[in-house]
Amino acid sequence: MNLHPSFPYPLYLVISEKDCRGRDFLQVAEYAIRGGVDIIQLREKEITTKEFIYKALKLKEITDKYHIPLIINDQAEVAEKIKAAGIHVGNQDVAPAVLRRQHSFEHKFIGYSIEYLPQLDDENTAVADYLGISPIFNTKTKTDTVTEWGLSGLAMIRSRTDKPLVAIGNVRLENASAIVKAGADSLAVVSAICGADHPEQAAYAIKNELLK
Ligand code: TPS
Repeated sequence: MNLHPSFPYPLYLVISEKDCRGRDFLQVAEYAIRGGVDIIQLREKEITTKEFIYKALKLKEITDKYHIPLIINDQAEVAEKIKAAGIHVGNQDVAPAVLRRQHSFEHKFIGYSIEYLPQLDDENTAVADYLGISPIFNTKTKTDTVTEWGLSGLAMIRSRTDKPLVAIGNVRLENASAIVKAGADSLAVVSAICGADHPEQAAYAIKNELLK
């Protein structure tokens, strides 16, 4: 695959403690980085802001050690507090256009999930640094989804924008190369790495497939 010049992170790990099968999520993250993950997003839904900040700071010690960007899901306050590399938001969250106007997000990555086609023409897409194709395939990890884009939906979005496209949703070793061929610049994974028996090997195998 060719790296996108403004988002050269082909393997994107989205991690939550609950998706790590009872293992220490920090250890899973470190193994995944050793396996070849290029960027990590921390996504925690049912915890307080204080707990989220605590977890994010712990994870940031690891991502800093390996010089990997850390993205925070949804919570701008957490992203600001821990000096994250960026934030990822969905259609229901704080809007990228609002974030971009805040001084603290001027130079941070802002990722935006594309769940409906009309979003492609909105001001949030215009200011986002990358777009999440969400979901590329239906997944048990997130069930409140709208459009299953599939390879054809991804290819259609590819034909309409030069922004970096991050495909997410049931991405695994078996479908990785087809998703790249359809136009993704990056593949985001939860269960194929966090749920694997050996997260390091799982990340390595997917990364290897991407670099072919
Ligand atoms: C970059 N999202 C869509 S599907 C999914 C998530 C968390 C679950 C995938 O799990 N785009 C980005 N970050 C996000 N958090 C989302 C979209 C939302 P699995 O790999 O286990 O199928």
